[in-house]
Amino acid sequence: MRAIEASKMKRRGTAVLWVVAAAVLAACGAAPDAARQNEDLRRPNILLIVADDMGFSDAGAFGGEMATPNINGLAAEGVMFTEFHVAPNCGPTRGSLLTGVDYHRAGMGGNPEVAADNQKGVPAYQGFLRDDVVTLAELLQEAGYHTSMAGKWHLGHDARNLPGGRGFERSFALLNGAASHWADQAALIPGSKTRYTKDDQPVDELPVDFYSTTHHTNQVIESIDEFTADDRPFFSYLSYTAPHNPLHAPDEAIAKYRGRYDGGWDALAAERTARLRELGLLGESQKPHPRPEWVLAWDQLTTEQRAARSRDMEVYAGMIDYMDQSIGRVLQHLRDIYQYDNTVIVFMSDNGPSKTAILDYIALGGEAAEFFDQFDNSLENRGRPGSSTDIGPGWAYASATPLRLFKGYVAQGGIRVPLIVKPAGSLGQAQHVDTVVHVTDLMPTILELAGVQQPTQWNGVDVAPIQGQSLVELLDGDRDPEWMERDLGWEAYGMDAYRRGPWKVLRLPPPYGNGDWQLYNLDKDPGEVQDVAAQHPDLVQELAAGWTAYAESNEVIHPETPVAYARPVPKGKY
Ligand SMILES: [Ca+2]
Repeated sequence: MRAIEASKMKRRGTAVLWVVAAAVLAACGAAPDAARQNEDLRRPNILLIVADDMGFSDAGAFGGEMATPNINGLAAEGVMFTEFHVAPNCGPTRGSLLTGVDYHRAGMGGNPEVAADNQKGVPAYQGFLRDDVVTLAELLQEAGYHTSMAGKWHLGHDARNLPGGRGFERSFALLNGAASHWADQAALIPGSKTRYTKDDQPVDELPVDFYSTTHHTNQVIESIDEFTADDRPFFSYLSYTAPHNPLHAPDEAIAKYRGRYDGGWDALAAERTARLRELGLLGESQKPHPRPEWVLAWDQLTTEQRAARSRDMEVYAGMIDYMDQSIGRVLQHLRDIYQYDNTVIVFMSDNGPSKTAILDYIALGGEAAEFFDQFDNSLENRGRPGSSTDIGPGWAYASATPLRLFKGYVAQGGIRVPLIVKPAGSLGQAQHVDTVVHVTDLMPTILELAGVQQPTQWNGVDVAPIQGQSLVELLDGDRDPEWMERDLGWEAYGMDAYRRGPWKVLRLPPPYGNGDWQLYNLDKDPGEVQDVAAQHPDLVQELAAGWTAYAESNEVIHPETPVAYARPVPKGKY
């Protein structure tokens, strides 16, 4: 506790200094360079690392079997948030992450590619950031930070909504939701074109030895080196595209896991459940969510199917392992240039693991059969250039253990993911925080650590005030902030959820739910196994009313026809 108290006092003291400095600067009318330089010596750098579609229990610190020593190391030096919540999809989570507001309010309520007719043209579902939000990068840049990003963007394609238009001084961005991780730029979705930009200019060709994770890591390291030419702090957003499908990884990374998953997804889920209990992340009386009945049991697969599926999980593990090694490369670089201790490092996943099979992308575009003919998905080639594979719902079930369902769903498996925050300096010992926190909390946290306030206007437009809460009190060791009493709401593809304290209602169509509100006490039942709606009809009504208010204030509109993840799956397919 002494270490926490000391760091708390240090940070609080520093925060006071910033406020005084800001007041002095405001009184002078302009920021004198000398004053800003003095301030910059104290302001922390920010490194925000986001994994794409990584499940709750994939990382070692969260119960996984994959080698993630660097992610585990951050958890050992910082705060591991075990009840972190996001939107169930990539773009929506990124919208909230960079604006501090609900994803509908940010314009990122869903993918425009799959919007229903009645959602088209509606600001909440436009699929790019609205004009009346301001990003974390814009505010930090305005406050004198250097800013860079590399990796997945997914927040718009027009000049205003490319990284440079949204506050990033340096960027290398994949504008799409996903694409091949290799130089070939093969599309994931039939009919879509892969688009990369560097500093907002189109990149037509990638280096022949391009691999996404390596390249994005290099880009961020280069930008940090460029920024150290002066004393200004930096904000770097390392937005990995791993382990999103198509599954691609370097051969050596895949080889480390050869044979590791031959026991299948049911065995893996059981193994992870046991480790989660050992780590204290799942109580003895808490049950993991069982494999959905529409997902095949491992022993129902043919020998050939098992061989292929084992390889897919080896590639997925290789992607995460290699991403962790790459994170290690950035951390070592920060140590080498004496910036590690003065850098706040955030690691998170943007949503739960993906159940989506490559063939399911047929529903999203073009001539599927011809499109898939271009890939070589032989056992030898899976994970290499020219292949296009996925983990499917079986492995996604194991990856989300002990939670229910996956990416795309407002069940806990879609919206509860890992978050680690290593403050500047070190807490000296690992801290687990089980306070329910939300992706909108990260922007106010980072702004507070940087001594920056959100203005009421940006570019002459009134901006949506941040809805999240700063987590600085929690980082400082306070476990009972007043705002803990708040409610949280979700909507995705017409599927809804609302949470108050331990109670959560959610409404999913069959076979994912029962089409009506289901109620769970997540303190007792984090896996959403026991629906207690029938025992508490009044509570269901109260929470449903809470959801309606959430939906109205965030401009939620349900699709008039089932879209994307809300569509039923044919039984026996998986
Ligand atoms: Ca994602």
